[in-house]
Amino acid sequence: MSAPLTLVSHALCPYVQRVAIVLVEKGVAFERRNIDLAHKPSWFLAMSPLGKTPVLQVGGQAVFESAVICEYLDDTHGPRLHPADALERALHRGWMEFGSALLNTIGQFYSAPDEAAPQARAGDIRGRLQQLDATLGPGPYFAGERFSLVDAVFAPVFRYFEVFDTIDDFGFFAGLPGLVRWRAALAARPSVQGAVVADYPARLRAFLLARGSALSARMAAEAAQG
Ligand SMILES: N[C@@H](CCC(=O)N[C@@H](CS)C(=O)NCC(=O)O)C(=O)O
Repeated sequence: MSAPLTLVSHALCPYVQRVAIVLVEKGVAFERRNIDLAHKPSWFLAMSPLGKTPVLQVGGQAVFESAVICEYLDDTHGPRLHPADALERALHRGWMEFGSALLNTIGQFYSAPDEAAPQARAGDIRGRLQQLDATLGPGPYFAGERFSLVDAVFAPVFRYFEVFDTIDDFGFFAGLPGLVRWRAALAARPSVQGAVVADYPARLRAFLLARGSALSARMAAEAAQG
C-alpha cells in the first residue's frame, strides 16, 4: 500500500481548498496538516520552494502549486476530471488560470486601503464575473453534467461571496442567473462543503476585519451600529 498523501494547508487558503476538493472527488485518503502562515515552521520552509500552501507530500517529494497538484492527482487517480479532448483540456486550463486571476482581484478588493479603491476593485470583480457568465452552458457545472477541475477552482472563489454578501450588497451576481445557479450547485457539493472547517465563515470574517483595509473599516462600523 502506498503511503498516505499529506496536504499541507492553511485553514482559509482557497488554493488549498481546490486540492482538498479534488482529493475528495477522487476518493483519495489524505491527511491534512495545518500551518500558521504568519509563523512558517522550518520543516515547511525546507520543503516548500515558494513558502506557500498548498504542498502535497507524496512519499518523500513535495509537490507545490495548486493547479500542478490538481493535474498530478488527475493523472494518477480516477475518475478523470479534465476533458479527454486536448483542445477542451487547454480551454479548461485557461479558465483555471482565470480563477487564480480572480482570486488576486478579490484579494485586492478586501485589502484596498481607501474607500475609492474597493469600489474600483469591486468593478473589476464584477467584470470578470460577467466574462465567466458569458462562457457558461446549461450547467449544472462548468462543462455540463460532469464535475471538472474548473469547478474545483471556482468553488473556493465563490465561497468568499458568502461572507461578502453579509457585509453589503455589492451586486456582484446581479443579472447573472447562470453564475448564480453554478455557484449554488457547487455550494451543495459534499466535496466543496467538506473542504473547509465548520467555522470557516467566522474565521474569514475575523481575517477580513483584521486587514486594516477599507472593507475592515466598513465591517467594524456596521458591528458598532449593531
Ligand atoms: N500559485 C499558488 C498560490 C498559493 C498561495 O498564494 N498560497 C498562500 C495562502 S492562500 C500562501 O501560502 N501565502 C503565504 C506567502 O505568500 O507567504 C498556488 O496556486 O498554489
